[in-house]
Amino acid sequence: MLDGIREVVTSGRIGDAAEIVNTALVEGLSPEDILNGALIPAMDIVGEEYEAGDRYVPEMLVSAETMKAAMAVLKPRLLSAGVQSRGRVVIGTVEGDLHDIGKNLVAVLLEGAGFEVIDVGTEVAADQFVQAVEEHRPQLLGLSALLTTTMLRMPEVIGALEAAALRDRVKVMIGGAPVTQDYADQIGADGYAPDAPSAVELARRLLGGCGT
Ligand code: B1M
Repeated sequence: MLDGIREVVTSGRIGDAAEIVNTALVEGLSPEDILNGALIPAMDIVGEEYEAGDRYVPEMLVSAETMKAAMAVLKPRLLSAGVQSRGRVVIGTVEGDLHDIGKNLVAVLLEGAGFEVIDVGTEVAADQFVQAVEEHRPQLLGLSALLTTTMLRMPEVIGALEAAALRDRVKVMIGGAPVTQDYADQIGADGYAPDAPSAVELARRLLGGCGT
C-alpha cells in the first residue's frame, strides 16, 4: 500500500491521491506511517530524479500538488481536537522561496500539538515577518527555506526583528533542507529542527510552559 501511495505521488496522479490515502487509512495504516513511509520518501525520489536530470520542474510541481491532495486527507487525522493552546506561532517561507510543503507540514503538526499557528505563506520578506510579529504577537517565529540561496534571507529577518526592537519578544526557529544547527547558531536563531516532529519538540522546549 505504501509503495502504491509513493507511486501515485512520484507519477503525479493527483486524481488518485485522496482515494488511495483514504483506503490506506481504512486498512489501518496510521497517518504517520503514510506520511513518513510514503509521502515524504516520494518527494525525496522526485528531488533526486530532478537533480539527476530525469525530471523537469513542471513534473516536480505536479508531484507537489499530488502530495498536497494527499495531505488534505491526512490533515484532519493529524490534528487532535480540543487541545489547550501552548502558545502562538507565526510561520512562513522566506523571500524568494515558494517551497511550502515542509512548512505546511510543520504548521499542521504544531497545530495538532496544540499551538495556535498563523501561516503567513511563502516568499515572505523580512519586513512582512516583522509586521506579522507586531500584529499577532507570537511567542515563536518559524522560518522555512528550501534553497541554498534563500536561506540567506533568514539572518535578514532576525536583523529586521532586532531593528524593530522585537527580537527579545519572540523566539526564532528555522528549518528546511539546506539549513543546519551550525547555521542556526551562526545567524543567532534560537533553534533548528530537521523535520516536522522535531519542530514540535523544539517549539515545546523553546516556549517552556508558555500558554499552558
Ligand atoms: Co524545488 N528544489 N525548486 N521545487 N524542490 C528542491 C528544494 C531541490 C533540493 C531539488 C534538487 O535539486 N534536488 C533544489 C534546491 C537546490 C538547492 O538550493 N540546494 C530545488 C530547486 C533548484 C528548485 C528551483 C530553483 C528549480 C527551478 O526553477 N530551476 C525552483 C525554485 C522556486 C523558488 O522557490 N523560487 C524550484 C521549484 C519547485 C516546485 C515549485 C516545482 C516544487 C515546490 C512546490 C511547493 O512547495 N509548493 C519543488 C519541489 C517539490 C522540490 C522538492 C522535490 C521537494 C520539496 C518538498 O516538498 N519536500 C525538493 C527536493 C527535496 O527536498 N527532496 C526541491 C518534502 C517536504 C516534506 O520536505 O520541504 O524538506 P521539506 O520539509 C521538511 C524539513 O526540511 C523540515 O520539516 C519538513 C517536514 O519534515 N522543515 C522545517 C521545513 N521547513 C521547516 C521549518 C521549521 C522546521 C523544520 O521551522 C520553522
